[in-house]
This record gives sequence, structure tokens and C-alpha cells, in this order.
Amino acid sequence: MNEQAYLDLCQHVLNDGHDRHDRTGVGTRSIFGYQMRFDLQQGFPLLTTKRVPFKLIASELLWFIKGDTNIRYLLQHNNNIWNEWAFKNWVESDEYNGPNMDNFGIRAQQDANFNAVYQEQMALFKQYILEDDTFAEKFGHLGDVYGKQWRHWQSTQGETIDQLKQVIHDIKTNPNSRRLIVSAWNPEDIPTMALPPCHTLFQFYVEDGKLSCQLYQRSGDIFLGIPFNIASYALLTHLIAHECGLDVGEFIHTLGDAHIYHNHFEQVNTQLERHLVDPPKLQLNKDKTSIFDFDIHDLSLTGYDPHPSIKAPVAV
Ligand code: DHF
Ligand code: TMP
Repeated sequence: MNEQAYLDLCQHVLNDGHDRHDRTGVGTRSIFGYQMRFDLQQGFPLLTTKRVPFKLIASELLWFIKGDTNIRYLLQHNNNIWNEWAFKNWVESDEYNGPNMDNFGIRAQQDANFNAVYQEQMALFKQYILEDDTFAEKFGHLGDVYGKQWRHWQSTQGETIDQLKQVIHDIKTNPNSRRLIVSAWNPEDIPTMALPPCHTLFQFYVEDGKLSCQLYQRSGDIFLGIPFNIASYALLTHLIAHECGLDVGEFIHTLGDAHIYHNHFEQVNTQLERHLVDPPKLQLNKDKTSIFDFDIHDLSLTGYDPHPSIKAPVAV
């Protein structure tokens, strides 16, 4: 079963990881260098030992594919997973004059009074992004993150490189190529980014009519981020295979710093006590041929009957 690879990673990090300080101040247990393989023929690799919100994964991926870097689109799809990082730019800007929001991530977890004030400010922020075009243009952007690098990489010659279109073209016309790569890691643009890309580079491989994808992820939050990342790249592989007339092969997930935050241990242990159930199957709207034409209604799952979701705070 594919999901066992993920549970093995959790157990390995709990047993053999190093307890370390990290940028967020939360602290992690971490290892360096790990690889998981998911055979996409065995079903869609959405975890079943907790419910993982597929629609959020799908709308985030479609947002990358559109080349969008503004959280407005995500909010319009009821997707809140990037809010904190845009909010951070807002509360650190000169135009913000509400209550002090320094270190809001940690303080919201430790202080109930502060959390109430923070929730209020976050609700206002979301409302401004959705209702005020000028505000959204200014504060909804996360910088030159994934969508920008995948679709509109700026060359030093002043040209725009569409890496995603290019790689799809190359898969169709030169499937044996060893250069089927998309990179989100653009050193020149890192300073503009709300968060430097965690999923930094991916490569495709075509064999026996099947498309495989390998991702190099420099940093992985095992409980919250990684379940999203596995499903997101599996979905991307399905979409590109569909456009190229290929079947799906494997998704290979290679990790740099793979960590469990100290305030996720209990949740991970709960998950490890649960039994796997059969994975779901992905349904794509066969009337759509190009991945650039898909919208959220063209993607669905059947047979997803997981254990209940498990809540955990995200480290900002
Ligand atoms: N920072 C950290 N510390 N970890 C991350 O995984 C992370 N991921 C980011 C941005 N920054 C990050 C973007 N992706 C959630 C999942 C993925 C994600 C951000 C957040 C998350 O909180 N997932 C919850 C459900 C969220 C919801 O329902 O709105 C979960 O239980 O899976
Ligand atoms: P870092 O930039 O200090 O590595 O912090 C980023 C955190 O976000 C880290 O815990 C990894 C996590 N993360 C994921 O696991 N997957 C993702 O897709 C993203 C965007 C972040």
C-alpha cells in the first residue's frame, strides 16, 4: 500500500529524528534526506488515516497552473491555506495600523485573548482581499512564488519562460529526454517570496507509455504540508499524462529536511494507530484535453472513505 510509505516516514522521524530549533520558533524533530515512492496505478495517494481536503489541494494546484500568485483566487474557492503568509506582509507594512501582530503565529497559539484579536484582524484582511481590488493587488500577492516561476520565469534577457508549457511540449515530442524539469527555485527572486519554495524542482520520465514524476522538496512539514504535496503532485502527474495521452506511472517524493513539529506529535501518534483503508480513485473530465482548461469541477474523487480529520496548528 502506498500510504504505508508515509506512515513509515512518520515512525522513522519519531524514532530516529533530531530535535532541533527552527525558524518558526516551534521546534521540530527532523531527518535529512528521504525518499518515498507511490505507484499511481494503485489508486490516488490521498491519505486515508486522516481526512485530507482534496478540494483545497485541487484549487491550490489549479492556482499554480494558472500562474497566479495572489491569494484572492484561493479565497474565492474557500481555500485559506496561504492566508497567514499574505497577512504577514500586510501587518508588517506601513499601511497597517491595527493592533500589534508581531509573531502572531506563536502568540495566537499561546494566548487566547490575543487569538481573538488576531482572528478579527484576519477576518478583516480576508474581507479586504475579496472586496477591494486595489487592496488585493497590493497585499494579496505572495511574491514571485510557484505560479510565477512555473509559467512566467523572467529571464535576464527580458523574456518570459513558460516552463510548464515547455515541459508538456517536450514530454509529447521528446519523451526520452532527461531534461524534463520545472524549477521553482529562482535564487534572484527568493527575496520577494513570502516563503521560498518548499517543493523546489520536479522532473518527468516516460517509460512504457507511463508518465512518472519526481519532486525534490527541500523542506517538508510531515503532518500538514506533505500529505498535500503528495496529492498535489500526483494530481499534476495525472493531468499532464491525460494531456499527453499517457498512463500514470509513479510519483517519487524526495525530501531534504523532513520534520515533525513538536506540537504535532500527538496527532501523528493518533494517525499511526489507525488502519489503512483502500485509496480513492481520481476522475478527470475527459472532455477537457489541455491542463490549462481544467477547473475545479473537472476533478473529483470516488471511493474516498478515510478516518476523520485531525486538527493541528500550522507553524508560521
Ligand atoms: N508552513 C508550515 N509550517 N507547514 C506547512 O505545511 C505549510 N504549508 C503551506 C505554507 N506554509 C506552511 C502551504 N500548504 C495546510 C496545508 C497545506 C498548506 C498550508 C496549510 C493546513 O493547514 N492544512 C490543514 C487543513 C486546512 C484547512 O482545512 O483549511 C489540514 O489539516 O490538512
Ligand atoms: P522553511 O521555509 O523555514 O523551511 O519553512 C517552511 C515550512 O513549510 C516547513 O515546515 C515546510 C512547510 N511546507 C511544506 O511542508 N509543504 C509546502 O508545500 C509548503 C509551502 C511548506
